[in-house]
Amino acid sequence: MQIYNPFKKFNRPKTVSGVFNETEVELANRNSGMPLESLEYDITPIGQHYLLTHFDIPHINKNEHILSFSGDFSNPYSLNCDEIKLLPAETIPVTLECAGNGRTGLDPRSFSAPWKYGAVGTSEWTGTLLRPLLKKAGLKSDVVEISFTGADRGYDSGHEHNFARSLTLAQVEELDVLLVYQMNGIPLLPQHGAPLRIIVPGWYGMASVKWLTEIKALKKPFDGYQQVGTYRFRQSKEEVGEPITEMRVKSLIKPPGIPDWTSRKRLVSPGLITLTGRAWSGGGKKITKVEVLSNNKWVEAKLINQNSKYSWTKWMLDWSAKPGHHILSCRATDETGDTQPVDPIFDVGGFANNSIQKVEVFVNDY
Ligand SMILES: Nc1nc2c(c(=O)[nH]1)N[C@H]1C(S)=C(S)[C@@H](COP(=O)(O)O)O[C@H]1N2
Ligand SMILES: [Mo]
Repeated sequence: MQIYNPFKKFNRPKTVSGVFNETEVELANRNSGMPLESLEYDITPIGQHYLLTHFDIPHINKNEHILSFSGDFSNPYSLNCDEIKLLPAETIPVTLECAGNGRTGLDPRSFSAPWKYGAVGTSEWTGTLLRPLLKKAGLKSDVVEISFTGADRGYDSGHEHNFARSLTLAQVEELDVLLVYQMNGIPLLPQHGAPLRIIVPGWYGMASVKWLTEIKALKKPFDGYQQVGTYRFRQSKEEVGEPITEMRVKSLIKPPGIPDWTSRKRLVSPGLITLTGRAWSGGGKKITKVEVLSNNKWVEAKLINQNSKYSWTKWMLDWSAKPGHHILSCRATDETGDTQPVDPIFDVGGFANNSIQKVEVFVNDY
């Protein structure tokens, strides 16, 4: 029997430089970004954290929800939400960034959520560590990967699937993967994965599967669409590419002064003002330097204590605002010496653009 697939030939449309298609705008409405003024906060208020949901937000009854450990475990079992809450709890502040953040800075851009800068935020995630739960389930000796499946289902590029991702055994060992039920001290909101999700600290957001229903032990590498069909660095669509994992080093400026409603350009009064923003990197790597570009000169900013290994670092710099038109940028460097490029690094899917932000500022002369 032929399976009915109305979206078989639905490939993503070509984009036109600079011009946004109505469906891209609709994706932007569904997937809101963090307002840049929220860079003020160590912990992003929940309603100001960005959102990325590929399909529909599932409606799940928390009292009936079951998480199953299935596949090649020697002791498969399942847990309900109450049982998970009784396990040892950890709260970890984690900066999460969508791998597509910065996509609109690439040309041609891929047809997807048209992020500029806002697909980032930091939350205090509460849950229990995954490693002991896998140990309890007992991995059979030939297991190579663990997959994580969400309750949400839909199509992408003709493939019907539940949103699902995997990690290798080495990655599960190395990463502090948290099975999460609270965000900033309250139960997860539906749009952030209620009642259960994982958070993979230090990685781009796609790994942090929301609405988690199943954790499966696999003897073969996972071949789900979100693992092999996308989230790979590629220069052309034909390439297999390299999987996207840790976040690249990046920083943002909290736009100073007051904005123009539509252009978001800024007006600042002349004199000394304090510029501030946040910087982060992947894999728990520390930020060692942030520089601000003004009048063609990079000036080093002061770093304020990072509140935890996986969360962003605040920076500050006093800037003497002189009347005229300015473009402000900042550039972070992490402990491995990685720094941000001035120009974007091209990627067909528009992933991991960590090139420097540009904030246009007018300084008045009165
Ligand atoms: N089940 C499921 N999990 C998901 C997604 C999704 O669409 N479905 N989107 C992923 C992506 S691409 C990102 S960037 C993060 C966003 O998490 P947030 O919406 O809580 O900010 O969730 C990830 N987990
Ligand atoms: Mo994402």
